[in-house]
Amino acid sequence: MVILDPEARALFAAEITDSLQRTPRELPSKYFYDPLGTALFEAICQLPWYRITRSESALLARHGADILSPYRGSLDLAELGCGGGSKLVTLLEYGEATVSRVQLIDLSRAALDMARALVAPLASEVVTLAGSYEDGLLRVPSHRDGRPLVMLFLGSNIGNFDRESAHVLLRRIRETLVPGDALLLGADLTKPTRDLLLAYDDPLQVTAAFNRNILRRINDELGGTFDLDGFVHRACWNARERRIEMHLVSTRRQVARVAATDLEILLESGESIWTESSYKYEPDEILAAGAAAGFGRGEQWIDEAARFALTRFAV
Ligand code: AVJ
Repeated sequence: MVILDPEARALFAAEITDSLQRTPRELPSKYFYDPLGTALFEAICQLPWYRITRSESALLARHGADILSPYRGSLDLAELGCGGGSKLVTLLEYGEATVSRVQLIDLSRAALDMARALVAPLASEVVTLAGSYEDGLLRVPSHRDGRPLVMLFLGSNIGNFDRESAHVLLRRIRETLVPGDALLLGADLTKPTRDLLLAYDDPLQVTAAFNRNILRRINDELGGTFDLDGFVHRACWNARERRIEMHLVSTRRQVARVAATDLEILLESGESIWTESSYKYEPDEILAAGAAAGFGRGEQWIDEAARFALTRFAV
């Protein structure tokens, strides 16, 4: 999203100003996805070393009918963070179900427009909600009329939440749903460290460009003075937390300013800005997280080669 809306721009400015002044310094990963960031993420999804998207799409194609089999009559679908909608289309194509209303939730209006166009031929009605997951969860119940709803939260987007926040979000999803509904959760699994490092620090440096683009975005939208050449991409595996971390490491002592909030920070040589965490899960841990959030039975479809899991939780 390019932030033109003054309110959203003020929130962007306030959030990055706050997070850049923490110790350690941080930037919120949700701000990666301006148009260039979205295009770079789509390129990441094509990299041989980043298997999440391909693995999940293959699971949806192979098991789509099975996944939607409890819904013989017509059902509704809602997707949190639908992006361009291609995974939803895969599920609609292979799901062998009659889908009435589809609710699409994403921060990016451009993504919603694209998703709407792809999904419209495959459902009776498409509703788009531009906003955060929380905005979407608040609004989903008002667009229902009696059919069961399957909520999709795919792509390992849950991985960006620390384990406690993930629990809170799963609870919020559970509270939004009613008996007879389901949650379909896509989560990346732990795997050998070298595979994880190649996925988040690829030899073509696409992920490095994706990471550094957040500084370019701050420069363009908020009057930042980050020198892109003064930062290098670093990905590391935090074994204790079981997460990949991405950082932007300052290669020298330097000052950066953000005009929108009069921010001025001094970065030491080697100091890093922590931009993203991607938590990895074990299959049983996903089942336990669903149960702890109040969901019923969980059924899993696992790609053992790529180490990725789809879990359908009953409500
Ligand atoms: C879209 C959040 C699932 O964490 O794997 C890809 C984003 N970051 N490469 C992930 C991402 C670096 C991705 N998610």
